[in-house]
Amino acid sequence: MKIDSITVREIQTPLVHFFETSFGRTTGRRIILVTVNGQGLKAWGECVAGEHPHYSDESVETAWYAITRELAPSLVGKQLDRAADCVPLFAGIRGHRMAKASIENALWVAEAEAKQMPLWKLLGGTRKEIACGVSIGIQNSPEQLEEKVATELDAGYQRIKLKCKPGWDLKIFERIRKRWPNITLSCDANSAYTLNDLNHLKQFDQFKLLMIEQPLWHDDFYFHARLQKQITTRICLDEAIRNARDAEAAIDLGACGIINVKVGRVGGFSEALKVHAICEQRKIPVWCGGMLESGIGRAQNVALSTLPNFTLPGDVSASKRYWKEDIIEPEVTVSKQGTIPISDAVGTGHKVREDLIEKLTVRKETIGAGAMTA
Ligand code: OSB
Ligand code: MG
Repeated sequence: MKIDSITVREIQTPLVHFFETSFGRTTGRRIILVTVNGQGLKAWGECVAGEHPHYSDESVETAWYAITRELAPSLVGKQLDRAADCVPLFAGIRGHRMAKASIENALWVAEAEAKQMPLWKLLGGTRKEIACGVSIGIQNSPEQLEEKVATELDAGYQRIKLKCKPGWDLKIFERIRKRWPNITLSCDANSAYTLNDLNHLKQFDQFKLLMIEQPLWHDDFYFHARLQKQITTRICLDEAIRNARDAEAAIDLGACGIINVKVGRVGGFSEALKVHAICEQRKIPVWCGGMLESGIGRAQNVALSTLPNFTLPGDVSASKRYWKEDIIEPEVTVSKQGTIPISDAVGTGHKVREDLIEKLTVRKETIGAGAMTA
């Protein structure tokens, strides 16, 4: 496929309900979307970078820079046989993995469409349905949290993940476990603790959590290994796993028993497939994480979740938990059993609502043939 141009845009849209983690509260999203255009094809990708560099060192502004100044110019005019062929072209650019993923993933959609096959099959997926969990943010009160958990269990979700931090952890787990002793429950600290909290973290074990996600520093797996030796709950690494080498090193060290795969965090589908493969080889289960994506990224997460080692429910939940109106059609919906059925439609199986995207767009730039900045 010959790439004629790449259009980058930023949309802004409010969340249905605020989302709070140990690093702060979000009430709306600024999302960069890209389209890769060439030979009559137009494929969409989403950049998962947040407004601020709180989750990782990327942000909307750094991604905008990386895509418009470095990544898109290196691709425009090139002929690629496969989506993965962009990886060596991006290799000279350090970091900026979320920015890279937005383009690479759009190319995978383009490849699937060119080959008239579903994206999930192109990725090597095997599942005909995927299991869904939810990530529930820190709320204004424990009562409000309890209400949210009840709503999501009622909706059918198979696993509840609670965001936690010092002051919003043991008492919260106790309350939720008291009302629901047998649900699959996990927590995500987004790096809110240090090894000084060892005795505190040991107390998490009594709540029989499926896992504790990224309790320590965002860039660490060495000290997570020390922690894992002292607690029985499996550690799941999220932030710290930037690529397949990290996954292998973390597993070798005994830093985790589970890995969260986020395709943006590792730089695109090619690397996500490698992380999946090494984890499968080492018998470390994985699940697909979320970054409050719009439908474009969400549908791609659904496709990735069909790979065989995605054996735990992912943070792949319904559009309506996040958006009043999603930018894809049909929206992502979850069954009463907490699953998403996988269709055999070409590409992601969802249509992009360009009219709605146009209304939400606050800036737009095209790199390449006939480029115009609107
Ligand atoms: O750590 O998994 C995380 C959202 C933004 C940044 C980091 C994380 C999250 C989530 C939300 O947990 C998952 C979702 O999209 O539902
Ligand atoms: Mg996480």
